[in-house]
Amino acid sequence: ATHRAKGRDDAMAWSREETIGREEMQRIQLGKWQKFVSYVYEKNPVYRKKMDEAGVMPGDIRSLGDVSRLPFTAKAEIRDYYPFGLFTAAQEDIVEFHATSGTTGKMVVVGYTRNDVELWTEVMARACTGAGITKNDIVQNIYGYGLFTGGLGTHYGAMRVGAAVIPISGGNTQKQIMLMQDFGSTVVTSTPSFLMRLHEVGVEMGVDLKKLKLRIGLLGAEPWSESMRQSIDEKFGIKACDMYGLSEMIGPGVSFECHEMRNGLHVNEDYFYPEIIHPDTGEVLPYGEKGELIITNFANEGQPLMRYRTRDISRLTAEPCACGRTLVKMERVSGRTDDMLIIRGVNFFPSQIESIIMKRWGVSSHYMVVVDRPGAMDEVEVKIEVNDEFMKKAAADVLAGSEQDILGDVATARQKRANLLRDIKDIIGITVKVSLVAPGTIPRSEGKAKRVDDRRPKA
Ligand code: DLL
Repeated sequence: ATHRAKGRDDAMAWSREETIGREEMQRIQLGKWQKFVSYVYEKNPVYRKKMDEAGVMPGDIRSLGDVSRLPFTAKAEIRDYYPFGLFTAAQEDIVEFHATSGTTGKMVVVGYTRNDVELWTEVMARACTGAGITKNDIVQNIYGYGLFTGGLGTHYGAMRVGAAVIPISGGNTQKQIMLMQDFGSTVVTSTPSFLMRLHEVGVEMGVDLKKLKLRIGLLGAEPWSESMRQSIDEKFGIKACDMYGLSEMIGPGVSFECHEMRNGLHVNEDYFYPEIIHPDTGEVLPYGEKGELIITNFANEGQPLMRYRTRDISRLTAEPCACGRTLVKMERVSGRTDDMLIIRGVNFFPSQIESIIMKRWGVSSHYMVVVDRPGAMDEVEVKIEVNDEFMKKAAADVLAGSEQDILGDVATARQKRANLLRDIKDIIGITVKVSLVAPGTIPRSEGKAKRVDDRRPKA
């Protein structure tokens, strides 16, 4: 194990940069900004064009104040240049790919160089240390391995701090409980909602999770509330810390909570430069104000993104933290500026469901995605109105006394519903309930159509 020997000053943190003064941090950031703008301007025609249009040359960034002159990058642009159009490193230097589903079913792809993987490992080692994980821990890594960044990112960081990682990945509910018992896992890394589900399974199996060796949770990938934290702490007998990140920036590890305070997430701002803007005007807002989080991963080589619009809502504070870290903190993400949904850790847009309905059902006008949390887990019901024609035909069948025809119509509709369900599972990756409802029963809205009815308790 390579767990670092710690000096007195930064005994609680993994790296020196986590506890340096503001001036030194800003010097590091300015240096990285300058290197970054020259790098992307030189390496990628898309950025050259964007900067030329904004009238900013690489040499124009002389202070951190100049950063606001640079153009934003949106998720749609990554999609437009799918798959590798925004890469700045040569293909031969890419050593790993990850991806997340995008607005139209096209994925948002990320490519990592060896240095990017090292950077990722470093920030994840900080997050693990922040949560209190050490080389003595056994980490049950429940985040999905695969294209999703949660599994491997957490794996790299936990290994770096010297912990022993169990790469169990998601699912496998009974086996998860068995491993907790038999291997004596001390840490769980998971989406909070899946942990709640595991608790139910534990109860069914008659296992008191509080009595196991678990002591830490490193949870994230979806919004969760303070009350959910309390509940998880209590149910598992652990201290659960929040961790934030997104594939476009690196994956998990953009920011993390310290176990000492657990009141906001320290941003690894020497790798991920945070800003808060007004989502409509793009104006940069001062610390303390709530708005859309913008991040620039200015040290990445594979696909650094300039002033990336995360669509996540948060606020920043530079107030000193009792843990000793000087990294600015972001408030837990309270929502999004777009309609992206996160269900059991899977991200998707209602428009993706719409295009599947369109393809499988023929119409897409009247549907509603109902999201609820009746128990521990989020559940999704897609309600679709059958059209008038269907009803008229059924009524005609009834009047004509031709029951066989009605049953035929119903069977066809059921088959279509089954196809729809399977496509949603295949394309988006979640199991939903599909209900057919009578024409006119889904509420019509005046202005913008309301496609999502999110009934989950607010974070
Ligand atoms: O969810 C990376 C990750 C993995 C983070 C494991 C933490 C733990 P994506 O799949 O690209 O990446 O989803 C990113 O998920 O823009 C937020 O909307 C949301 N999100 C991630 N972490 C949190 C969190 C990973 N702690 C999107 N709280 C982001 C609230 C979160 N929302």
